[in-house]
Amino acid sequence: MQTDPERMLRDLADLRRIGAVGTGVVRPAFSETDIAARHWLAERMREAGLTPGFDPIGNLFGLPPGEAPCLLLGSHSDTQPQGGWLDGAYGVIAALEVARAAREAGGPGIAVVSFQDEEGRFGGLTGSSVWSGALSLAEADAMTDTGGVALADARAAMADVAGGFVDPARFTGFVEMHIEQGPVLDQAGEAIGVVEAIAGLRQLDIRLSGQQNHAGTTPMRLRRDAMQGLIGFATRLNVVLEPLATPATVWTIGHVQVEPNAASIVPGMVRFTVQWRDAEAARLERMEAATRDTAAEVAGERGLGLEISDFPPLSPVALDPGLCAHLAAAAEHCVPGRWRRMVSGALHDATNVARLMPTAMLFVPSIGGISHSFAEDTAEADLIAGVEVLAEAARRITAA
Ligand code: HGY
Ligand code: MN
Ligand code: MN
Repeated sequence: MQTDPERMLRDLADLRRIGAVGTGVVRPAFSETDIAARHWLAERMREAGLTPGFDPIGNLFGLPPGEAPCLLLGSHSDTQPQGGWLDGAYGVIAALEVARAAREAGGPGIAVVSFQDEEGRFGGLTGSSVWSGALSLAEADAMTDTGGVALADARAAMADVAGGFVDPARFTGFVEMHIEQGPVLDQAGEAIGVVEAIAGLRQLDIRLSGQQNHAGTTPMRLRRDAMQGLIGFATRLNVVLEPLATPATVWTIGHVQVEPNAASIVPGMVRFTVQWRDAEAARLERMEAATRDTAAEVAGERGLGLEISDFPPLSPVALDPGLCAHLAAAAEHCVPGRWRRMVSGALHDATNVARLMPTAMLFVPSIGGISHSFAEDTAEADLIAGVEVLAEAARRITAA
């Protein structure tokens, strides 16, 4: 099985052009650019001898001939609102290149997938959550983006090409190649990460309601200022969560909406997300309880209304030791001594697929550890080494 690095790099560059903004890409789920990228990928799959098909939630599968269960490789091609050109895309193109190389070598048949809405325009890992049964299509359809667009309306743009769901029994296992999106491999000068576990994630959508008022005439002691509520909450949250956390625990207030968001008006409402991640489920639970308590305390002290809405929790997941052993052997074969076993702080569709079948992940370095940014990048030599390790791993897995 001989991969063609130049062909892989050409495909990566072509995919990058769909939704390109400066050095990054903008392809939120079901946007015009996302749909264009999916149709482009479907054509590449067809050229690779795979039969492409979209399922009702927009996942794109490319299936090899025949019915025999086969190895599935892939990731996602949708992006964050300001996405890096490799997050997800590299895993899909590397998978396509290995599937092509396998076909050119006379087999085995390898399937390729690009999951939908991994980046959470609507939910988060939405396409693989629906495909794996963690979320119903009806629940997903009711999800809205920050602009109030419902997923049901967004996916209508692909209704003409949507077929049925692929039966997970069609696959013997799943390997997702991805950029690390963190600093570990880059700082160590290593080429490959063999991912043994993926951290879990919990998120709350919180709304604080106060009283919109004049910024010049309203005395400070009479205000019910929603923004001051957020500031007080965020300050206290850091104090409360610190003792619950390990150095690998992270939490983020990443999305904030202020209304009416005007310089001379005391904010009447803020809506924001609190997201936290850790490899231990019990710690995530303790952090959620502390977060809810802190929000209730601050809202009570400041006379603010409080609404908290849930986000489907994503539990930490251990990946398949058998597949990890093949990935490790492939890494040692291709990049001896320049790889490590590690945990993923970022979430991936592998989290969902791991509930259905043996699943594992490979990482390549991110320059400077930067991701979810137009500045995201990986050295070409690492992109090439990654696809060679993925091909060697696929050869070992399918021969086992
Ligand atoms: O946020 C994540 O971990 C993933 O990159 N969507
Ligand atoms: Mn990703
Ligand atoms: Mn991402």
